[in-house]
Amino acid sequence: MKLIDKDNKKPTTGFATDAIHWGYKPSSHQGALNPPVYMTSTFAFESAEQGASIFGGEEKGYFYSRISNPTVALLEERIARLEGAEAGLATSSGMGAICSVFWSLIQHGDELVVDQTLYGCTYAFFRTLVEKFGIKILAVDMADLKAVEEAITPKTRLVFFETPANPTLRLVDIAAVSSLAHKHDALVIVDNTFCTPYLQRPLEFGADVIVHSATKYLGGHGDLIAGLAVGGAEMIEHVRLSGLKDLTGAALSPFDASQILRGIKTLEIRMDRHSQSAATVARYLDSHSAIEAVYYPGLESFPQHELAKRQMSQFGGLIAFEVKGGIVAGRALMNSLKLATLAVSLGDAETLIQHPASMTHAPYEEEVRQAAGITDGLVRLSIGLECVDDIIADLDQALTQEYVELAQAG
Ligand code: 7XF
Repeated sequence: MKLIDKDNKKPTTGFATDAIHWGYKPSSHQGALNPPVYMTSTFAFESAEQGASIFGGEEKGYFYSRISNPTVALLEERIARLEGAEAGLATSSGMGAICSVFWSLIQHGDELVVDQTLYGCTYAFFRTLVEKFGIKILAVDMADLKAVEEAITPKTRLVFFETPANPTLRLVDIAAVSSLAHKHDALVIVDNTFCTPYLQRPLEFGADVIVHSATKYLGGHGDLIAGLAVGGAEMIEHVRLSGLKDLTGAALSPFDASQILRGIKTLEIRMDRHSQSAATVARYLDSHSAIEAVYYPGLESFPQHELAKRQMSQFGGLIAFEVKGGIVAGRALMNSLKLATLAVSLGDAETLIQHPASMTHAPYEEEVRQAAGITDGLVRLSIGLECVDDIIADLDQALTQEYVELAQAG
């Protein structure tokens, strides 16, 4: 995949090259190959006058690591490059990124249109906006463009969705929804956690802001919690100086920024492997008699497979599926796996399995959850980097003949 400079002035370099080098020159850092970690909370001023002018915004410079820090800034520059954005912002969690963006952009009296299928705590955030602050929010099935068109009005200020959606993997057509939103000057915010910019670049389809849980594939090793946001330089500066500085305070540690920079260096090869293995496991599950349905955008039977091919370069490492026999059979399966770890989160080297209805999506009210397609029997699998034959062998030892008969009996 080639990245193209918006102004076409600089030579273009490939994704993996930018993921490893962009924004950093060893010669500016005593030759250090790996970017140094600026473990500091504050920065010394040369004079009282300089301190005042940095605080006043007349002079550029670091002054306090809640607002900016050189190690964190490198990560911000790199993710902006990879997403094709003007600027980036790092936060201490994915929820920190979502809250910093929304608290910065919403105004009293605004209306929001959001997808009905979202990560559980994102759903809970929007519900809190409605219940405590009287923000009007319409939640619609964003796979239904007619519903989106009806929901977006001149009063709509922000439109938000995940694609693929957590946990059902249902897709949203980024270009189509962005054009409907822009007719009414609404901003489109996309959660790109499941894809990362290596598989999908929402700004190229018309989105305005992207948020990430960097806890997942970007960090990639299950050892940190972090978030990122990218978009136009002016907007990101506003999110930094309002949302991050004053409203959430969700600043990322320089050490964790360094770990994410390390993770991003191998993003391309990891996402290739996650995608290849997930496609193999999805086909295995799809052909198994104990499995009722498999949701994976790369399967030809996936209802939005054509859309998946248009906006994703590969189909990612997540699979959702329903076992015959509902949640009882699903729990039996999860409890009998030996290699896959029963845990929430995703995008790690380890294969993880979890039950959305009782775990990641527990904040949903039951009827709302069912309407969003998050059934009691849905299981989510995050395919790791182990040998795919071992992942399949693990599923196979759990889905025994005995299990199949039990599942079929209900
Ligand atoms: O604050 P976090 O770094 O955990 O990120 C929140 C978040 C934001 N967007 C999406 C699409 C997410 O999936 C998440 C976190 N999801 C984890 C999961 O679904 O397993 C959280 C475990 S409870």
